[in-house]
Formats: sequence, structure tokens, C-alpha cells
Amino acid sequence: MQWRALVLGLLLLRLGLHGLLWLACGLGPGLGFYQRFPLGWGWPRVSGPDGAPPPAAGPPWLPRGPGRGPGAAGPGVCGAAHWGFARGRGPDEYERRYSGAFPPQLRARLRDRARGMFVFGYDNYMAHAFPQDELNPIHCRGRGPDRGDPSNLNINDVLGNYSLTLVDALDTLAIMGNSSEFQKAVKLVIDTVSFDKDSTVQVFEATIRVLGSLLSAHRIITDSKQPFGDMAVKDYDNELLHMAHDLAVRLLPAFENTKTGIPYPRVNLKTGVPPNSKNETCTAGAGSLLVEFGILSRLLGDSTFEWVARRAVKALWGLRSNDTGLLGNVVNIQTGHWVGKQSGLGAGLDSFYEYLLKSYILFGEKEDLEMFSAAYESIQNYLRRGREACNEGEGDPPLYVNVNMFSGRLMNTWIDSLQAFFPGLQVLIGDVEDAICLHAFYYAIWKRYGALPERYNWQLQAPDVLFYPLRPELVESTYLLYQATKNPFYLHVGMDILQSLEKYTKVKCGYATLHHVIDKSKEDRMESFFLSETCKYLYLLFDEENPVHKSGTKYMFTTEGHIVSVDRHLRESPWKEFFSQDGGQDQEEKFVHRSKSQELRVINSSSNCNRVPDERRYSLPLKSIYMRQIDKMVGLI
Ligand code: DMJ
Repeated sequence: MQWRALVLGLLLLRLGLHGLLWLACGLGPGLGFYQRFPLGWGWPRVSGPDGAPPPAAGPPWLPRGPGRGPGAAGPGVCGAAHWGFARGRGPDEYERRYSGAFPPQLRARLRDRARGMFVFGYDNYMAHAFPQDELNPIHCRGRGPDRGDPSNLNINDVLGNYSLTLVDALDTLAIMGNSSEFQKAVKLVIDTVSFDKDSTVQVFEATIRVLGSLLSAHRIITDSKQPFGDMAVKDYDNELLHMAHDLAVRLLPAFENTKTGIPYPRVNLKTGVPPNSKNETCTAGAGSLLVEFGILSRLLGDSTFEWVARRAVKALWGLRSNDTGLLGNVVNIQTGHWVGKQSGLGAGLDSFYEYLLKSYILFGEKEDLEMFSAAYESIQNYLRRGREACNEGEGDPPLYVNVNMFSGRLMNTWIDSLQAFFPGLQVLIGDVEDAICLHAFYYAIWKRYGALPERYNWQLQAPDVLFYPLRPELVESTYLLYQATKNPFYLHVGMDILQSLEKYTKVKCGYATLHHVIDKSKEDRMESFFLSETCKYLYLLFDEENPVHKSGTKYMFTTEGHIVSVDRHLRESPWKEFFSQDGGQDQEEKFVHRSKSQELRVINSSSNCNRVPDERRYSLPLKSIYMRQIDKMVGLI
């Protein structure tokens, strides 16, 4: 009896200690440990690309306060000033700050501030920039393509002279319940936006920002249930769908004359693929078109668009390494040769993974899930470094690094801010524990700079690339983690993000890109995803009652944050067998000859979400299960 009591006692003591440690971390797994409890677990396990050990003691990727070592939490880095325990205030401080209900009044205030942020950016765009593509928020002017310098891809890839910001913002207006402005904006788009432009744009950017938005708005307008209020548009005759079709047809030349089926990265909307086009494309750009192209195909009853996008995904998939299962970040579309052999979760690959899973969620094609599962496994095997569990066991806290796709060897010691989307994707697949862990790491970086530097070097514990163009990825993951866990911690994170956006990026006529996350100098640019994603996710985080959460319809977000309801109609694929039978060859000929003369046939898409077999994969409110996991981790059960 005595030994049992002893074992039980020890077990309880251990659980208690774990609970305390976790609480001390404020659900910021791993980070808090090192900063407050120098436990001395063998830190530098990950070495540099040259095999050199990291410069300082302490886990190499933890952000530290300026000039301090591990154990000394710097201001704003998950540090004493924020978390409070290092000065001996104890876990009660965590309780006070992060558990229990987040005051409803505060939440409502934050929701209104998120809406205000959107309205300020949107109104200024309409007043000073429309019909141009983007707002220059510092000088209160509009910005279009850089005609003087066609090689300025940073601008010209995205700005097509098609009122990009207005188009990209449509469904945010609906989600915020602003029916009059939504209707006005839709009419404006119908009346003034044309794709018959001499603009050379990136196929990926035009697809996710413009095509995706048109399709999302079309479905909001034609939804018979109108969950967001009256978003019906008088005399609407599927114009947005027609526009989406027109744009997609203009993008199709990118898929022609490519030996692998992987599309050219850019097309001119009037003339097709420019002569002397580069044969190299990034994986995400070529392989993340399936959601938008698939929706379009299924709404039109025309397989062409889905077929070309699917062919590209399969071609890329076929080029993965036999040994690691990983893909590189840049490929030659004619030879299939990997030009960029870096495999990671950020730029060049991010939405490729995202769309494997989201295509499955939306269309229910098993092959998409199979590809995603295999990719996820390779990611876990080769990209994830550090210990298995986030907050316990030996080794460094986990991190996803950039490796050579063939050898799995570390290629560099930076991660990029785009990678912060990954915890959100992990929520969708149900890997919430790991999502919590990775998100905490990015949040710690945000705390340090009040933004995410474009690249952060985890070995040097300093930014490698210093700008922050108002990207949404961290708030997107924060929102999805909140949906999964309902832990008020994520509301605090959202509040923090909102406050720093207001403090560091708000300017005279909108919100400006941070040129330098340390000195907070700015650039005169407000990218369209600030309104379509950053503001939307912030708003939804604080708007518990939003129809996105409460209407009974299940929504999925495209990679540009556009909502698409998941329903039976999108899971009907009349051409499925056709795809697999002819192996592609016949279809290719048909696609080349048919695409431009397609009759527009609209399948009524407004009927609502019926329960579909794989609902558990995308249904977020698994709250009780996840809460249980978290409770377990904090030692409550
Ligand atoms: C957006 O256009 C999309 O989220 C895309 O998937 C990645 N880049 C930007 C935001 O950072």
C-alpha cells in the first residue's frame, strides 16, 4: 500500500509541476520555459547549414530581448513585462490574464476596433485610390501597375489595373454585415472593372485575390439563406461569375505549351504568355490554383479549369523526392527540373500544402487528402526539428526549418513570416497541440517587434529581412486556434496584434507596410490582403455571433481569406471519370480548343450546406476535445 501511495504522490507532484510550468508559460509552450526556468536541457541541437553550432547558449530559435541571454526575458518577448512571473507574481497572474471569460464588453470593443480598422482603410482607398489597384496610405494616392518598369514584379505581379483592393475586399464587407456598401461595391465592380487590360500579372495572385473574391461574392449574393443580412443585389444576373469566367479564360494560356503541365507564372491579360517568358515558377504559385479553378468549373459545369489546375498539382506531386517525399520551391515548367531545392513551409510552398487539404475539404476528392497526408508526414519527418512534445521531454522546442528536398539537410537558419499560416492549417487537420506550439513561437516574435519580420533567423535570434507588409498569417492562425480551443488566450493575442497594428502602422490615410520592424519606418503601400484577410480575421476573432460561426453553414477560407460555403454542389464532379480515363491527353486537346468558346452554364449554387461524409475534417467546433487536451496540458485534469 505504502509504495502505491508513494508512486501516486510522485505522480501528482510531477503533474503539479508540469501544470505550474505550463501555466508559467502562459500557453506559450517552450518559450516561457527557457526564459524563466533555465533548466539546462541540452540547447543547441540544431546546427547551422555549415554544421557550426549556434552562437549562444539557449535554444537557438528563441527570440531574446536585446542583449540578453536565456533566462532573462526581454521586454515584449514573452517576457517578464508581459507574462509577469519572473518577478515572482506566480501562476495566479496567468489566471488573472488569460483564463476565465474574456469580458464581453472588451470583446465587443475590439470587434468594433477591428471593423474601424477595415473601414478606415477601405474608405480611404475609395476616396483617394479607386479605381486604381492599391492605396498609398501615406500620401493618400492610388497606385496601379508600374508601367515604367515592367521588371518591377513586386508591384506588377499583383496590380493588374483592375481595382484590386475593391475586388479583394468584397466578402469582408458582407462578413461585417454592411449590406449597403457590399451592394454598392458589387455594382461598382460590375460596372467598372474589366480584365481586358494590357497587364502582365502573376497567375497565382490574380487567381487568389481576384478570381477567388469574385466567386466568393457571387456565392454570397446567390445564397438563398442570406446569412449576412440582405446581400442580394438588385437585378443580379451572375455578372460576377461571368467576370470570374472571363478572367480565368485569360489565365488559361499559362497552361498551354508547357511540357509538364505546370503553368507559366505570368500572363498578359490581353495577349497571353509574353514572349521570352521565364520557364521557372514557384511551387505554391503553380500548385495552389485548384480551389478557385475547381469552384469555377463546378459552378459552370465546365471541367477545363479544374482539369488544368489539377494537372499542375499532379505534375508537381510527381516531381517530389523519392527519398524524402518533399518538394522544392522553384521548378522549371518544361524540364521538371528543380531549380530551387529548398523545402519549407513558407514562401514558395505554403499554399501548395494548404490547397491539398482545402481542395479535399471542398470537393471531397480522396486523392487530394492522400497527397496532403503524405506531404504532412514528410513535413513532420524532415522539417520538424526539436522534441516531440511541445512542452515536455528532452531536446529543444519544436520548429519547422528549411531543408534540401533531396537530402533533408538544413539549408539555412531562417524562417519566414508566411509560415505563420501553418498552425491554422494544423487546426484543420486536427493537430492542435502542435499548432499551439508553433503559433506560440510566432507570437513570441510578434511580441518582440510588434510585427513579424519577413524573415527571422532563429540561430542569430534576429530578423534577416526586416519589412512587414501587414500580412495576415499570424492573426489567421490565432483566429483558427481560438475557434478550436475557445481559449481566451487567443483573444489576448488578437488584442495585442490589433494594438500594435494601430500603434505602428496607422498613417494619415490607412495602414502602411512596415519597412523596418525595429525602427518602425514605413513604406507607402497598403496591400489588398490587409482588408481581405488581416482585418477580416481580426474581426471574426472578436465577433463570436458572426454568421460565419453561427449560421449553420460551414465556411472554408481560401488562401486569400475569401469565404466559400462547403456544400454538396461543390462535391459533385460529373467529369471525374473522364479525368482518370483518358489520362489527360484527349482532355488537353479539348481544353485548348474549347476553353475560349465555352458557353456559360450556371449550376445553381445557392442551396445550402448539407452534411457531407467527411465533415469532421473541417468542422471546427471540436471544442470540447481540444479543451480537454489543453486542460490536460495545463494539469487541470
Ligand atoms: C496573401 O495574398 C495570401 O494569404 C497568400 O496565400 C500568401 N500571401 C499573402 C498574405 O501574406
